[in-house]
Amino acid sequence: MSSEALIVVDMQNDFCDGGALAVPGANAIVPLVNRLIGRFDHVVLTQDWHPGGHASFATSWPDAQPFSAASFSYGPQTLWPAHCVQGTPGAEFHADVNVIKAELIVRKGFHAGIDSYSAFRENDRITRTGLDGYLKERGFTRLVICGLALDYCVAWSALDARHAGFDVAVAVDGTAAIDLDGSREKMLAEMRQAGVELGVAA
Ligand code: VGL
Ligand code: ZN
Repeated sequence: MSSEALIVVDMQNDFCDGGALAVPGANAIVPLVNRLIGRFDHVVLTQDWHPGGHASFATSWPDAQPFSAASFSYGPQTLWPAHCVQGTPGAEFHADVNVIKAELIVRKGFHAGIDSYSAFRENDRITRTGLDGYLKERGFTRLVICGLALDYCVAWSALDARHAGFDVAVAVDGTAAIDLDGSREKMLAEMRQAGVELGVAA
């Protein structure tokens, strides 16, 4: 059995061109993500999956601007445009991403008051998604991560995966970043420091 799994993060319509929270360059990575999927025996997808009126949406607060910072019970939280609402087209996977062989889809961000960038732990840093247990029960020891967005859901997932004891590589060319206030460089540095391999897929 191969001990390696590919984690494809949030390749959803709302993060792609024309979406509610479009990540610059998102559509361009689709062929690379598909190439990675083709190369791995085991693929896990994550899907951002918010209830309408989620606390991380700027629209859920009076006078709040998208991309502004808010103070939540668990700490600072960026407020986003409403995105990836459960059951809407924006929450579906991009039609060109080859999702057929995925063995698991982890949904995250479904607690109305807690955002979840990481595929492992929600933004309160306490609530678990169950992915750590799933991967360990299946015997995976090394994870390769690609998808959206490099500086949020990919980076937080990679850091938590390192914390959970996995060998982790991010295929940087199979990602695209939101880059809010230098978040791309900041999260690349944090990942490097945490021992995340920053590689290329191509
Ligand atoms: C993401 C912001 C809000 C991501 C998800 O997938 O990186 N970013 N929700
Ligand atoms: Zn989200």
